[in-house]
Amino acid sequence: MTDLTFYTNPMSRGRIARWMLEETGVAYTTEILTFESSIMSPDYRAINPMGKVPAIRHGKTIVTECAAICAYLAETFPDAKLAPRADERGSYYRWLFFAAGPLEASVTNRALGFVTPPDKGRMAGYGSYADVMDTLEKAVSTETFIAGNRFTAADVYVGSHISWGLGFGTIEKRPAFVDYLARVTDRPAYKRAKVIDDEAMQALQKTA
Ligand SMILES: N[C@@H](CCC(=O)N[C@@H](CS)C(=O)NCC(=O)O)C(=O)O
Repeated sequence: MTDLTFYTNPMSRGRIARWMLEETGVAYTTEILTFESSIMSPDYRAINPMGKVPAIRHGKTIVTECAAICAYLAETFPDAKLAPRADERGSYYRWLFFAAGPLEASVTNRALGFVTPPDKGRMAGYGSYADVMDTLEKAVSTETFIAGNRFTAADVYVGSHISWGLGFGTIEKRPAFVDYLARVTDRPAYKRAKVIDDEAMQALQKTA
């Protein structure tokens, strides 16, 4: 059996990694951490000094950061065919990093009430939220999937951002986002991951 442990909380970005894990089809063990206690433990700080979920431990390798977890799992378990082919690599990394950087930062800042002053857009890696939305719209509309004509790990990550953003109202509900989300989530692994995390969430709420 694969020595793979997944550290998560079902009410977190851990859902992105869960979806990716389910896509790979490999066996893994889950450790659910609570925000109130176990996430702050020294044992978990040794895994992720940021004290944040998700993280995975694969043998002696620890990976944190959802985008890195998606890329790592795609390359480590190639049978799932979620890593990019040579002709997909450019778009794959481009949009994976765009989502982990400009998209994440602009959406979070805006949700927290921070608006880039118009004359300071050059300083911000994402420029403005409006530019990020327009760019994301083009990215998800150019081809069927973010890196070309087939689903890759980059779709797990970009799709998850769009899913959270539309769910929380932090990403504008443009038809291109809604259509892309429907395309990328119409997958058994996505549905399986959702059921597992929804059940884990209910179990946590019962014990709270
Ligand atoms: N950049 C990290 C963000 C991880 C993150 O912020 N996780 C949140 C939950 S969504 C967390 O663990 N928060 C707990 C805390 O900060 O105490 C990633 O992409 O994995």
